[in-house]
This record gives sequence, structure tokens and C-alpha cells, in this order.
Amino acid sequence: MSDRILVIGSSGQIGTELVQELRTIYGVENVVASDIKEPHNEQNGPFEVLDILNKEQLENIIKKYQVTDVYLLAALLSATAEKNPEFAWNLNMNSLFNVLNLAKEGVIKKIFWPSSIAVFGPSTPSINTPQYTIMEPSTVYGISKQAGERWCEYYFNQYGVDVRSIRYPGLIGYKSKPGGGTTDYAVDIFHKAIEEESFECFLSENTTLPMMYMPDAIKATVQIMQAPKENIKIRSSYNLAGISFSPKEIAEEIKSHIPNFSISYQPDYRQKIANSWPQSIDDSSAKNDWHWNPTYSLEKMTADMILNLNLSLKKKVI
Ligand code: NAD
Ligand code: AKB
Repeated sequence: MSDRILVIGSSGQIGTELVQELRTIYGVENVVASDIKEPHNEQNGPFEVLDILNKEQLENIIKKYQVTDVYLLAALLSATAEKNPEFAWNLNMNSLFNVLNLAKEGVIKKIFWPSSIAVFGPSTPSINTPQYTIMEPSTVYGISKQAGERWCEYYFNQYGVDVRSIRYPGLIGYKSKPGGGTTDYAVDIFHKAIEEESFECFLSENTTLPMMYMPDAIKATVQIMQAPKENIKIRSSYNLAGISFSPKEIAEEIKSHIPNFSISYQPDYRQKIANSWPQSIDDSSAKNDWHWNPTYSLEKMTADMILNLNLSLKKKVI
């Protein structure tokens, strides 16, 4: 049977772009988008309203479309999760169990579940953070991702569940807005810049974090899912690196395109979260095992973001 895909949490920052790419590869009818809320822009293809915490609803959709592979993107991200830790734990963990258990029962055959750089904490070596190192996350989001990684590995070892995972850095794209993370400033800054407004950053100027341009993140996701099973040697989650920069550095890069752009700094509760995360990541395992290689530098990403946001601004005016 050919791949039939269900993307859960498809209306979010990653889902919006991932669904488009998967439909290009596997065909529109073979990729079902689903979310608790309707997509904000038109998606031509199957869409189902699904609350991932409702296992019966999930099973019905999987049966209806004869789904083989699930990409589970629904979650509360770091900043939002800190405001409601119990709910975040419930959503982030039980969504994963619902999907892992369907694979254990043989109903689906492959799972993609994203982890995050948030699995690392203040005691982790912060430069070139290794794949295997001290992991003492200090946010509920990070704790849920770390626990999720352990469960993924457990389900692979005990039940042979083919679950694959990446520790995404902060993601930046122009097609969708981010959904409540600590790295969101790096998307918001572009929107303010092209609207010729000044930007107040909620992180301090020298807070360096690992980041990645969305096309690279989508490429990595497709690559890990298409890799032969025997190449996936890590069943918790793979470190993944793109670029690292601080608010000051990205602002300078934006200024090289928009000289009048100005930024000010007003750190809030998210500063503490950012301070607990690494500055850069060693992703040699992903490079060795499934030939991961990022394409975008800070310069290339900035030029592409500004070009595309300007194009969509022009379309809105027309
Ligand atoms: P997002 O917040 O933009 O999107 C999540 C989507 O899940 C939303 O559309 C939301 O409506 C949906 N959702 C929430 N509750 C749901 C429920 N009960 N049932 C079904 N859908 C529900 O998040 P994102 O940035 O697209 O992230 C997707 C995944 O990638 C998450 O697991 C996140 O932790 C991980 N990740 C993202 C980043 C990033 O920078 N975006 C970095 C690291 C990891
Ligand atoms: C967040 O800031 O919460 C996310 C992430 C790095 O997991 N972007």
C-alpha cells in the first residue's frame, strides 16, 4: 500500500508548510490535514477537524483515509506552556501516547514526532551541544519533550514502533506565524521590519539561540521520514543545526536591506527560558546517519524572508 499521511496540528507554523510539501511529494489526496482549528489560509486537499486528545475521533479518521503515516505536530510551545503547565503536559504527552499506541496496535506504520532544543537545560554545555549530554530542562515544555523522547525510544525498543524524531531549533518562515514559543521574536522582527515599524524584542540583544529557516526544517523532516529504517540509529531524537544568532545580529542583517529599521530590547519572562537553552548544536549524528545538510545561512535566509514578505505585502495592497 502506498503512503497515506495524516498531519495532526496542520494549521500551525510547521503544519502549514509541511502539508504543502508532503502534498507535492505524495499527491494531494494522500495527505490529510487535521487540526483542532480550521486552517487560516485555503488548503486544497482533505482537512478534518480533530482534537488529538480524542482517541476515538483519531481512530475514525485513520480508518476513513486508511492512514499509514502520522506527523504529530499538535503541542503547546515553550512560552504558552509556562502559562498553563498542567494542560501543556496533558496535551504534549497524551497526544503522543494516542499515536504511539495506534502504531503499537499495528493500525499505522510510521510516526514523525518533533522534539526541540528545549530538551536541554541550564546545566547542558551550551556551545556545540552534543547529541548525548546532560539534559535537565527547566520548562514544562522541555520536560514534556524529554519525556516524549524517552517514550519514543521505549516504544521502538519494546514494540518495534517506527517513530522518528528531530530536535528542531527555533524555526523562521514567511508563510505562517509562530504559535507561542521563545524563538518567535525571530519571525515577528521581519514582519515589523517590512511594515517599516520599529521592533521591541522580548529577549536581550546578545541572546544567541540555535535557529533554522523553514525550508531547511521541512527538508530535514522529509529526509528523516524517507531514510531507510536501518539508517535511523537514534530513536529518541536527533540534534539538528542550522544557524545561530542573537537579536542584535539578525537586526544588523535586516538593516543591511532596510537601513531605517530600529530595534529596542525589553526582556520578559521568556529571557529565562532562552537563557536555559544552548547557543549552538552539534548535529553530526544526523549528518552521518541520514545525510542531513542545511542550505541556509543568516544572510541567505534574511534576503529570502524580506523578498517573500514584500511580495505578499504587495499582493495584499493590490
Ligand atoms: P504551532 O503552535 O504553530 O501549531 C500547533 C498546532 O496544533 C496549532 O495549529 C493548534 O491549533 C494545533 N493543536 C493544538 N491543540 C490541538 C489538539 N488538541 N488537537 C489537534 N490540534 C491541536 O506549533 P508549530 O510551531 O507548528 O510546532 C509543531 C511541533 O513542532 C510542536 O510539537 C513543537 O513543539 C515542535 N517544534 C516547533 C518549533 C518551532 O520553532 N516552531 C521548534 C521546535 C519544536
Ligand atoms: C519554542 O520557542 O518554544 C520553539 C522551540 C525551540 O521549541 N520554537
